[in-house]
Amino acid sequence: MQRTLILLKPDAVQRRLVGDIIGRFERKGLRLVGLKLVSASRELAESHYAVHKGKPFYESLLSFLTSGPTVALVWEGREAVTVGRNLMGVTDGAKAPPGTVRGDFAISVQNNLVHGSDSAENAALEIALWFKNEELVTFTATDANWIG
Ligand code: DAT
Ligand code: MG
Repeated sequence: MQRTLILLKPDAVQRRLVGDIIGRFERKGLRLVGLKLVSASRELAESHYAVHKGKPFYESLLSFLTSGPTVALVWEGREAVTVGRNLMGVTDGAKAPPGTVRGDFAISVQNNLVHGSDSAENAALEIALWFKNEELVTFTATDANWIG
């Protein structure tokens, strides 16, 4: 079963949108296998956004991600990466369609509330960055026959 890393970035926590956003992922049918509140260090932020190093927005992005608490989540389910990206909406909040997290709550490019892995390979790398193995809990969902 596929997994994805979803971050509720500091703007989501500061704007008290954590419950709403987690609820969307739950209701869609993904299973929660990891959850914690993290104050990301500069080092963690650099590793997480290594692919963007050198871009004009890189420093600002690091300041943003280290500016307050982030909720780190691991979700599991069929096509979890694609499902997560679809729930988030496109990067620019102004262009994300209504019904998505960014489309409903964001108008900025940088302050767009959520991060979601963009491939199964990157999900595995990102999950290892944010979670220790023993922090991930797998369980059999009792409603699996209805959801899957
Ligand atoms: P996404 O978060 O949709 O995967 P991304 O990986 O391209 O988007 O970029 C990571 C984050 O960097 C994104 O959530 C917001 C910020 N960002 C991307 N492009 C930007 C830009 N042109 N100006 C400012 N911030 C940007
Ligand atoms: Mg990305």
